[in-house]
Amino acid sequence: MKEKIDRLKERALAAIADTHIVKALNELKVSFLGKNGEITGLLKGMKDVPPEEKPAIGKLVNGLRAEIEEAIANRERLLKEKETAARLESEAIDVTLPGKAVARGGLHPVELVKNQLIEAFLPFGFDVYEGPEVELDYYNFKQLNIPDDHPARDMQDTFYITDSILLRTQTSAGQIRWMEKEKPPIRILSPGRVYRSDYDATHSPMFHQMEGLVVDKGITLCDLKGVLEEVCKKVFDPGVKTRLRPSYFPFTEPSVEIDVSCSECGGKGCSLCKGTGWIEILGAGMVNRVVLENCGIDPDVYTGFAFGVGLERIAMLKYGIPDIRYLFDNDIRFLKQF
Ligand code: 2U9
Repeated sequence: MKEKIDRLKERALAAIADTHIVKALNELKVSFLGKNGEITGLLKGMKDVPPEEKPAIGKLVNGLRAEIEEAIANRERLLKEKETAARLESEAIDVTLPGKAVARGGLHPVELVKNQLIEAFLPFGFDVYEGPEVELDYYNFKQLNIPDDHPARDMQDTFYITDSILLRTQTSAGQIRWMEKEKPPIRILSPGRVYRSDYDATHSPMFHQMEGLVVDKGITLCDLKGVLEEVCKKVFDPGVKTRLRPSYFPFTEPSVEIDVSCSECGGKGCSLCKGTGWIEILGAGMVNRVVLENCGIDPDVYTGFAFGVGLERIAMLKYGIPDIRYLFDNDIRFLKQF
C-alpha cells in the first residue's frame, strides 16, 4: 500500500507540474481528488490493510491528498497569472499611436452664401419664410402679375405637374402667400430652391434664390437702394460700389437691376465683368401696385420694394467657380475647399 501511495504521489505531482492550462488542471483535480478519483480509490482499499497499519497508512493517504490539493492550488494560481498576463499583452492598447481623425463636415458654398445674406439682412428686421416648392400656378404666376402669354409660363421653361400645379420658378410665390395672410408692415426674406428648365455652365434646372419683400407706408426706391447697397457691402466688400440700371419685371414697377463694381479689376474692365467694370448681382423694384391689390393691400396707402438674387451666381462670383455644375456634383475635392 505504501508503495502504491508513493507511486500515486510521484505520478500526480508530475502530471500537475506538466499541466499548462487551467481546464486540464481541473480535469486532473477530478481524477485525483474527485468522488471516483484515485485518492478515494486508495481510501476504499484501506479495508485490506492490516488493522495495526491502518493509522499510519491513513495518515499517509490524508497527507498525500493535502499535498495534491496544495500542488493543484499552486499550479492553478501560476497558470491563472500566466493566462492574465498573456491576455493583457494581447489586448494591450498603444496609447501613444496617433488617433484616427474624425473628418469634419462643412457647409456647402450655396449654404454659406445663404447664411451670409440672411446675416446681412437680419439687422433690418427681416423674418425668414420658406414657402412650398410645389406651388399653384395662381401663386407662382397669376398673383405676381405674370400674364398668361408670358414666356416663363411656357412648358419649355417651367416644370408643370398638372395644368395648375408646378415646381415654383421663384420664391416670390411663397411671399404672395405671406402677403395674403399678414398685414403690413411686412419684411420677409425667402430663401429656397426653385426650378426652371435650363441647363448649361451658368444655369441649372434646380437652383437657389433669396428673394425679399418690404411693404409699409412710405417705402420708396431710396429704401431699396439703401438696404441693398448696405447688404452688398457686407456680403462682398466694404469698398464695393453699386449702381441701379432700369429693367423690367411684371411684378415690380419701376424695376431695376443692381450691379456691383468688379472685384477682379476694381472697375477697370476684365474678362470677369466682360470689360464693363460692373457685375450684375440682383433684380429688384417697387412692388407693382397690381400685386399689392391682388393680395388685398391698398397701394394708395402702402408701397413696397422687392428683390431677388440667385445664390449659385453669388457663390460662383465670390469663390471664382467657373461652372454651376461643380456646385451639384458633390465631389468632395471641390467641397473641401470651402
Ligand atoms: C413679391 C413681389 C415681387 C422679387 C424680384 C427679381 C426682381 C429678380 C431674379 C434674380 C436672379 C431671379 O434668381 S434669379 O434668376 N429675380 O430679378 N425678383 S424683383 O420680386 C417680388 C417678390 C415678391 C410679392
